[in-house]
Amino acid sequence: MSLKRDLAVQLPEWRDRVTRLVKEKGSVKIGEVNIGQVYGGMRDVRGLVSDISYVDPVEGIRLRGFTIPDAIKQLPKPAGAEMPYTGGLYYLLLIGKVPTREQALDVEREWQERGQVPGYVFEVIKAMPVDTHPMTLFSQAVLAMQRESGFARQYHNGLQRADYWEPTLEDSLNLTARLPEIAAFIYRWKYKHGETIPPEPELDWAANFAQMMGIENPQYKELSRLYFLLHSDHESGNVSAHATHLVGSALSDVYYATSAGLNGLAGPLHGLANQECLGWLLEVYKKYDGVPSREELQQFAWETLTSGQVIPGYGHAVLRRTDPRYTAQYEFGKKYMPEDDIFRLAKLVYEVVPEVLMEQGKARDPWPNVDAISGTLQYHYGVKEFDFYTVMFGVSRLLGVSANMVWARLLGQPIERPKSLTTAMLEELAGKG
Ligand code: NMX
Ligand code: MLT
Repeated sequence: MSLKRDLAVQLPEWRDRVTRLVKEKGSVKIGEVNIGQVYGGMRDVRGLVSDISYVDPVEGIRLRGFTIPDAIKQLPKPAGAEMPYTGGLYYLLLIGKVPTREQALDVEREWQERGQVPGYVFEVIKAMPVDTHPMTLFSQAVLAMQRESGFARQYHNGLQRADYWEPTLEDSLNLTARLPEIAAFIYRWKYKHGETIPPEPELDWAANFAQMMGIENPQYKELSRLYFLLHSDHESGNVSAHATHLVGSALSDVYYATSAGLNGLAGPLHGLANQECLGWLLEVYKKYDGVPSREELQQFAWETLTSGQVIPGYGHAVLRRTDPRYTAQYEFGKKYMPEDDIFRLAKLVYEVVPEVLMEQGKARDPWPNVDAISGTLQYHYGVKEFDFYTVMFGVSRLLGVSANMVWARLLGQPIERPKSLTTAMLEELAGKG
């Protein structure tokens, strides 16, 4: 497997680099923490490391140093496609280099060989009441497969710390290989009377998701490739990535850790915002019986704010400009569905909501994030059951967080355990300050 070989080659140099940095420069200060940050969700506290992606507040995400347009341009693509193989993206995340076509196809092949979902996973899903939220079903399905973890098995048989990364990579490949079928199964079971559609061996991982969802328009295959690239990683401090890393740091395996990450993604301030966002757009559309005027939309946005709710899809903990992941999806919409009413509405929201948020003066970032438009594109192709949208985010996010977990094991990262203080201690420290 080229992934394992290409990781093993980098291993000695990386271990040496990090060991030296910590040994020789471990006491160098890189920031300070104030009381506002301790009570304020640790915003801007520099306490994590990832070489897989970095979010600049103005420029947005870079995946292994590549901006979104660059990554789309450079990664290998199926014949005739504009969007790249997800297998190539996974190679980039794990290895840090743009793969050749052969290397991208090698990951796609690995996924195909490992893609068979154990029957009991479907039974677990089917045992749940059909009104269970799809994210609960998805997280349960991932957790149910924990019994398959090679890492957990080998750890109990005395696996050495230097070798933790190998079964973590195996677990990650097995898990990610199965995600499209599990997600599509949840969709078909919950909304399409259980009429499932089998995968097609000649299709790539992302296109097969589109196939198993039952969406026939070929543009949906392209959208799936784009979607899985955009949502894969967003450095390490976001809730899903951090939760995965935290749980994984206890040497819980990939299944335990990523299921925890998914549970964090299911929160409305994180991944669930994509479902909330489409719900908000449809509420506007229904109230005004179509795309409203600018003034009507302004009024609706103010009503949302004065009722104490957030406007979903807008704002960000790190970003201070329009999210480039929003822009990539907006461009897709402009190309393939410029006349779609919900797309036109999402566009109008982009023109109106930042001004409203700026006038209110609370949100530090009034601009759209990745969730502001993703549901609009899904809705256009007929995926109208918007409580499913976060599952797709989860399929993609597990690519990033599993790649980070492999690297955490490669570099022997320890259990995460920050220190907490009492409020009285903070008050005392403040008195001295
Ligand atoms: N609508 C209304 N109020 C907002 C919004 C918004 N879209 N964004 C921020 N605020 C408020 C925020 O609630 C806070 O209010 P208060 O002081 O009363 O607690 C204030 O503005 C300052 O918050 P910020 O420092 O700008 O944002 P923070 O870093 O705390 O939170 C988010 C970031 C993303 C949680 C926040 O912007 C938000 O709730 N956005 C809407 C939900 C959303 O789109 N989440 C998806 C994020 C991306 N993702 O996929 O995870
Ligand atoms: C993400 O993709 O995880 C979100 O944009 C949230 C974040 O980065 O905090």
